[in-house]
Amino acid sequence: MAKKAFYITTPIYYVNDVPHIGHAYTTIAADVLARWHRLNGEKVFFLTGTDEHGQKVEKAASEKGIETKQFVDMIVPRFVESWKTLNISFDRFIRTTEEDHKKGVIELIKKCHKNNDIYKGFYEGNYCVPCETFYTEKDLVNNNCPSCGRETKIVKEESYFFRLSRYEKALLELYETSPSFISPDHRKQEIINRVKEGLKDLSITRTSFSWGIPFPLDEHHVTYVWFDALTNYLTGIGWPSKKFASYWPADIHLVGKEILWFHTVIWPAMLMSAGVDIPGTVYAHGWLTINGEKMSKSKGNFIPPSELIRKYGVDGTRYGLLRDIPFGMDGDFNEPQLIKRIHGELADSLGNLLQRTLTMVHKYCNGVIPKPGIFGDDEKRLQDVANNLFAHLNEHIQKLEFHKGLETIWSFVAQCNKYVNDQKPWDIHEPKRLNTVLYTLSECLRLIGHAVLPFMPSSGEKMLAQLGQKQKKLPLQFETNTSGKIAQPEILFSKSVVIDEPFSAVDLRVAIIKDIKPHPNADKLYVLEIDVGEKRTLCAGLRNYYSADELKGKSIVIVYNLKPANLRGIESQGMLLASQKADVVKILHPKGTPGEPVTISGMPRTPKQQITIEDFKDLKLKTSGTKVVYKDKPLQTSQGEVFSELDDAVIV
Ligand code: ME8
Repeated sequence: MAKKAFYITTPIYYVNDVPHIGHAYTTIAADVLARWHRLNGEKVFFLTGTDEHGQKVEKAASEKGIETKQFVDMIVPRFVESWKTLNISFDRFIRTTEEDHKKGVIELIKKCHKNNDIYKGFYEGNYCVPCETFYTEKDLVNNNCPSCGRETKIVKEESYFFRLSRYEKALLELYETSPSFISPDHRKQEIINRVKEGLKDLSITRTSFSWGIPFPLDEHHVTYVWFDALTNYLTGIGWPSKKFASYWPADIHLVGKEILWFHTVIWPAMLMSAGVDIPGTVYAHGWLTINGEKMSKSKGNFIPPSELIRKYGVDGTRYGLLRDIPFGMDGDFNEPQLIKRIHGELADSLGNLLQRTLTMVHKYCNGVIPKPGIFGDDEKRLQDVANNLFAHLNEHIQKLEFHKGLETIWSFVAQCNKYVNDQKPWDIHEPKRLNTVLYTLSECLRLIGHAVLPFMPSSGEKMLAQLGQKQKKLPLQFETNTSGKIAQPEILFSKSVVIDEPFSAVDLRVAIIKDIKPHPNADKLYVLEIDVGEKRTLCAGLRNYYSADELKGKSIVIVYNLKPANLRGIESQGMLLASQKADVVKILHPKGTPGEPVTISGMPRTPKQQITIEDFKDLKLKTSGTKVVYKDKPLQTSQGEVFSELDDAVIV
C-alpha cells in the first residue's frame, strides 16, 4: 500500500475577531513542519481553517449589529488573507459552516449514539462565555475562568451528554501505549493526573442559543461547539467518505496549551466511540505573551500579523516568531530582540554571506560557479558540518525545536562567514585555489538555501534562484560537481526593515450612510449611522454644507481604524473623509460595496489596529483634478478611482 500522506493540522480559529500573531505563531510552525516534510519528499496534507459556531461568535456578531452568517463571512477572509500573505502552504482551509462539515458532524454524533454513548440529562455548571467552556468549582481560579480570568456564570439547562466517563481506562491505556500522543513530555503528567481523578460525562448540546449545528437527535438543541470543531480534522479530509483513509490518522495536531485537554481527552474519546483511529501526536506549544500576559482577542492586547509584516517583511516575521522562544514554552514577545535578530542574523550574517559570494563569483569567475581544485583541511571541516546539517535539522524539527533548528543553520552560516574571512578570496592569486574557495562557498550556500526553505520559503527560493540552482529534495549533501550560472546579486534582507509608507498603516473603506440626525449637542455635527460591512456610528461636521436628505444613502470613504473619539457625548467610530477648498466642503464619491477597502495600486495594505488623527493628517491626502491622491497616486476601489468634485483641495 502507498505510504500515507503526512497529515498536519492547526486549531481552527474562532472568528469572533480578526487574527493576531498568536494564531500566526501556530500556523507558521505548522507550515514549517509541512514544508519540511515536503522537502523530505513526502506527500503532505496541511489543514487549517475557522471555527464559526457557538455563543462567542454569535455574541460578537450581535455586538456589531450584523447577522451572524454575514459577520463570519466578513471575518473569514481576514484569516485566509493573513495566511496567504504569510506564505502558509495549507492544502485546505475548512470552515465549520460548510455543508459537508455539518453532515460529517451529524454522522459522528450518530455513530457515538449507536455506540450508546449519548444520553439526555440536565447540565449545571460554571460557564465561561468567551471560552465556551463549562468549569467545575475546582477548576475556577479566584472564582473566575482559569483560562481567561473572567467571571463565569452558573448555567443550568437540558442537555445531551457524551459518556466520556466510559473512556477513562482506554485513555490511560492510550497514553501508556502511545507515549508521544501527548507532547511535549512536560505536559503529559498533568493530563494523566486529571484523567485519573475521574472523568465526568460531557454536555454536548445547548438550548440557550441557536448558532450551531442542529443536534440530529433533538431539533431543540444545537451541538456544543467543541464537538463540532474537533470533528473538522476528519471532515477536512473528506470523512465519512472513504477518501479520508489516505490521510488519517493525523500525524500531528498542533495546538496551544490551553486546548490540550480537548484534544487529548475529549477528541480521542469521541474517536474511540465512533470507531475511528487515534491521531499520532497532539503537540501543545506555549503562549506568546505581551508583558507576561497571554495575547488574546478577549483581552484586546493583540498585535495583528500585518503589523509585523509591515515592519519586518513576511520572512522576517516568520523567522522572528520562531527564532527565540522554545516552542513548547511560553515566551514574551520581545521586539527589540526581534530587530536584533533580523538585522544581525538575516541581513548581516546570511544576507552578507550570499552577497559577498555572488559578487566574487561574478567578479572572478564570470558569474559561473567554478570547478573546485583540491580541497584542503578547512574545506573538509566545512564539508563535514554541511553533510551533517540536515540530520541535525531533522532532529530538531522532529522535536519541534524550531529555535534550535534555526540556531543550527545560523551556526553553519557563521562558520561560512569565518571561512571567507580566513581565506580572503580577494587576496588569492592562484586561480585553482580561488575556484576551490568560491566553489565551497557556493555549494554551502546551496545547502543553506534549502535549509531555510521551510522557515523562510521566499528567501530560500530567492537564494537558490540567485545561485542558479534548482530546488531539490532531501537527502542533500555537499556535492563536488555542482554547476550553475548565477544571477546578479540582489539584497536578500534589507536592514531598513520598516517600510516607511504611512499610507499602508491606514484602513480606508467604503461605507453607505443609512441614517442621519443632527447631533444633539453640536451645531455643526451630524450623527451618521453607516453600513461599512458592519453598523457603525460616526460624527461628521457637514451641517453647514449638506442637508440630511442630501446625504442619506450616499457612499462615502471613512477612516476605519481611527481611534474612536467621544464627540460631545457620542462616540464616533471612525471619520468621514471630505475635500475642502476655501469654504467649500464636498464628500468623496467611491464606487464599491460597504466595507470594501480603498487602496492605492502597488502599495501594500497592512493597516494598524488603530491610528490617531495625527497619523492621518500626516498623510496629507489631497485632490488633483477629479482624483483623490496620496503622493500623486490615486485612491481606488475594486470599481475604479475615488471621485472628487473639487480640484486642488485638501482632504479633511
Ligand atoms: O481555541 N500564543 O480558537 P482560538 C500562542 N476554536 N498561540 C496562540 C495565542 C497566544 N497568545 N493565542 C492564540 C480555539 N493562539 C478553538 C479551537 S480546534 C478544534 C478549536 C493560537 O481562536 C493557539 O494555537 O481561541 C491556540 O490554541 C489557538 O490560537 C486558539 O485559537
